[in-house]
Order: sequence, then structure tokens, then C-alpha cells
Amino acid sequence: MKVKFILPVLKEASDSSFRALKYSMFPPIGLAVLAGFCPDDDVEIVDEHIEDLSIDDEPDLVCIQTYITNAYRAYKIADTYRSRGVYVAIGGIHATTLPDEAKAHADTVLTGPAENIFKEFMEDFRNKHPQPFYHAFDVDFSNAPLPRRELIKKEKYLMPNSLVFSRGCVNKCSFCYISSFYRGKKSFYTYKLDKVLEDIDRFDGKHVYFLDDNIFADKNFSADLFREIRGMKKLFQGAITVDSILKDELIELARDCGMRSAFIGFESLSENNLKSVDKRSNLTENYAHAIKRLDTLGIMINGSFIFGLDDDDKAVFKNTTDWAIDSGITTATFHILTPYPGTKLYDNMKRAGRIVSGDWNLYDTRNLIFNHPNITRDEMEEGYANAYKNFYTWKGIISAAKQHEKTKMKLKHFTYSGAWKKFNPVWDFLVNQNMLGNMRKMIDITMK
Ligand code: B12
Ligand code: SF4
Repeated sequence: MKVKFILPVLKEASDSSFRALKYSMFPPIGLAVLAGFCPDDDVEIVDEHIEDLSIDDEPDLVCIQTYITNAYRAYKIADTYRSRGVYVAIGGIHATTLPDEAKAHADTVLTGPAENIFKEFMEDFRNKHPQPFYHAFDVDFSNAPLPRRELIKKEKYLMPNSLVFSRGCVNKCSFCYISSFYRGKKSFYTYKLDKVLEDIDRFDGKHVYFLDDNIFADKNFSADLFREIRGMKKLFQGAITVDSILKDELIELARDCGMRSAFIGFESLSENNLKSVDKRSNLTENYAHAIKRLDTLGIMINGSFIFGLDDDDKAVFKNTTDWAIDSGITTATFHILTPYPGTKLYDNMKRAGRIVSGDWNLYDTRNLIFNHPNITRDEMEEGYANAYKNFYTWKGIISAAKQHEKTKMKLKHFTYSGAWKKFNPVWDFLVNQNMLGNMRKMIDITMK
């Protein structure tokens, strides 16, 4: 049987004559995991962010992944296949949030993490009685297959060595997809340690990128994993929360075992804002301690910030970028608050009549799609663009690099941040020349 897995491209990246680094970072691991349930089929994974998609073929089954920003493209692809009688299954985060919307374009919709239900669906499909919906609640990840990495076009990605060893998060921030996606009693799971190690063992090179929502969520599991990684001599990066840095000595162990960069969702510098979205893992009074601890350990910080929580006013853009520079944050990602459907934040805003657009293409954290009490749409979008501009001026980069205690860290910061953001055209050239693989060694060296 021919099964085709597709990750449709979002509108912004749909020009196939020019591909940007941002969308060539990570392969679609979720689809590679699901492909593991089709060991004897003729399986293909097409990631439209890095390659052209042909829809003239007639596979037996097409499985499409949806995020909010690629949903319309996903539906278009699905409609085209179905118009020719090809069976289409849709899943992923957006389809989980709005299954009825997705069902209008699919024969079957699967919601939630699909490790269990996809197996059941495939059996039903082979037996010719697939159901219209499959819903995952509490998921057993212990028998999940390893991602079929041989189906991933490794040379097209900067970080093909990316994986998740856990799913979900122990927290429930009201703006986050977690509570709308994990609908069982639990919202946090881990894979089996030996499976994770088996996956990492297949990686070439030193660098490992964990895409988990919080790699410190299960302290004991993480400690065991990190100790094993030390033996494999890998360098890794992943997301952690502010409180988890300060709680115990896990961060020291992680550093010893190869952790070199941490993604941290600081989100806001306002305590009122953090409280308003239940971001309990952050207390602004802890930010300085957490940053200091990471600096002492030589771990770089990729800070993530949200503009547009209700306590913000026009000063938020400058205050946040100044703070990030003064705190020695190496790289920063800024977002305009985006209430994803299915979240508590969305429901509250909808009830209050504050949502002004239902165009999912605009839900990309670059557009203001709700009424803000203190900031207009133009101010928000301009402030957001300026935040990036100001953070990544040479002056900003040098000034942030100078904040570190040790010279090695200053240099590392300067090289990493400069190479990342100041040579965008070079990166884009490498992407379009299929030369990303050559750059992976550079990352290993910078991370060291
Ligand atoms: C890596 C990543 C990216 C990468 C690439 C993604 C890729 N190649 O898949 C990059 C950097 C490009 C990226 C960009 C963006 N991202 Co992103 N990203 C992630 C991240 C951190 C990991 C994704 C992942 O690999 N997860 C692990 C795998 C195993 O899970 P999965 O992909 O969800 O697949 C499972 C299920 O969803 C389901 N499933 C998935 N597809 C299908 C299909 C079928 C048929 C079936 C049955 C089941 C199924 O089964 C899989 C196994 O359980 C997630 C957060 C997270 N932890 O998931 C955010 C996340 C997905 N991103 C998000 C967002 C908002 C974005 C951006 C809009 C942000 C921005 N401002 O630029 C862009 C646009 C992305 C786009 N293409 O539309 C949101 C999505 C919110 C939403 N409601 O859709 C998330 C959840 C982050 C968050 N906390 O808000 N992202
Ligand atoms: S801590 Fe991060 S991943 Fe967890 S619920 Fe909050 S925003 Fe989501």
C-alpha cells in the first residue's frame, strides 16, 4: 500500500524558489513516528517547507499534519486529493483543536498525540472500515515506534538530530496549546529511556536538539537520560522553565552531560501578566538568579518573549529588548500574543468579544488578531518588528555579549548570535544550495 505523509507549508514560506533557514531547521518528527506504524508499506514523507509537493499522484492513503498556520494549505491539498477519490486522514495540533473544521476536508480526523490511535486507524483502514474520528485521550507511549529517520531528507535540514523524549508539559499556561491538545487525565508523558537512547545513537555528529516543551519536567527521567548522553559525548540544547533552573542541581548535571543552550519562555517582565496567563513556572524576581546560574555554567540562553498581554503598554517593546540585552540573552524570539483556538485564553477573549480575526493565516504570532487595551494594531506590529531590529543590531549583540562573566562565554555569544542573525542571506544561500549539512560541524564547534 502507498502511504503519503505531508507537512503542508504555511503561506509565508510558500515560495518554492526561495527557502528560508527558519523553515529548514527541524524535520517533521511527528510524521516520521507515525510512519513507524507502516513498516511494510511504500511510505513517503513530504515536507513542503523544504521540497516541492506533487499532488498528481494517487496514493492509497494521504496523511496530513496541521498546525494553525498551515491549516488552509492542508485543507486545499486534502480537497484536491479527495476530489480524485484518494482517502485523506488529517491530524496534528490544529485538527485536534477544531476537528469539525478539519472533517470538512478529510475522510478521517485523528485528534491528540496519535501514537495509539493511528495504529488502530491503520488496522481499520487495511480492513476497509476506517472511522470518521479517532480521539486520543490518555496515551501509552511505551510501545511507540522510533521515528523512521531514513524517510527524512536529512541534508535539507540544519538540525536533523532533533527529537522529543517527552510529550506535553506539567504546567497549564492559558495561552499554550498544551491543555487543548492533551485531553486525558495527564498532560505530560515520557517515552521509554532505552528507545530514546536508541534514537540518539543513530545520530551523526555531536549535536542533539530536544524539541520537548520542557526537558526538566521529569527530573529523574532527565537525570538518567543526561547521564547516558554524557557517555555518548553529545552536546545538546532544549527548553526549560525558570523555576526548574533554580529548584535543584539538575542544571549542573545537564551541563556536565553536554547541555550548552537553553530555550526559556520568559514571556513577560510583568508579574501581573504572568499571573493573568497562569505562567506559574516564572517569577520575575527569579529571572536574574536563573540567568546568572546559566552564565556561570556556560549555558547560552535563547529567550522567548510575548508582547500584548493586557498589562503591556507601548513601552513594552523597548523595555523588553533593553532587558534582554542587559541580561546577556544570546538569542531572542519575540511573539505577539496569539490566542490559539481551544485555549483558555481564546475562550476568554472570544467571550469578551475581543477577537477581531478568524483568519488562521494571521495566527502566526506576528499579527495582532485581538483588541488590546493599550496598544493599537499598528503600534503592536511596528513594536514587534523593532524589537527584532534593535535586539540584533551589532551594538545590541556586542552589548549583550559583554554581560557575561567569562571571556569564553562573551566570544561564544558574539559568534553564535552574530552568525545566526547577521548573516541571514548567507544562511538562505546555503539552504537553497542544499549545503546546510556542511554547517552542522560549525554548530558543534560553537556549542563546545
Ligand atoms: C519544531 C517546531 C517548529 C519548527 C518546525 C516544525 C516541524 N518541522 O514540524 C519551526 C521552527 C519551523 C516551527 C515554526 C512555527 N511554529 Co512551531 N513548533 C515546533 C515544536 C517545538 C516541536 C514540534 C514537534 O516536533 N513536536 C513533536 C512531535 C512528535 O509532535 P507533533 O508534530 O505534534 O506530532 C504528533 C501529533 O500532533 C499527531 N500528528 C501530527 N500530524 C499528524 C497527522 C496525522 C494524519 C495524524 C493522524 C496525527 C498527526 O501525532 C504526532 C505524534 O504524536 C512545537 C511544540 C511541540 N512541543 O510540539 C511548536 C509548535 C507546533 N509551533 C507552533 C507555532 C505557533 C509555530 C509558528 C507559527 C511560530 C512562529 N511565529 O514562527 C511557526 C509556523 C509553523 C508552520 N509551519 O505553520 C505552535 C503551534 C500552535 C498551534 N495551535 O498550531 C507550537 C505547538 C508551539 C507552541 N507552544 O505554541 N515550529
Ligand atoms: S510552561 Fe511552556 S509548554 Fe508548559 S504550559 Fe506553559 S507555555 Fe506551555
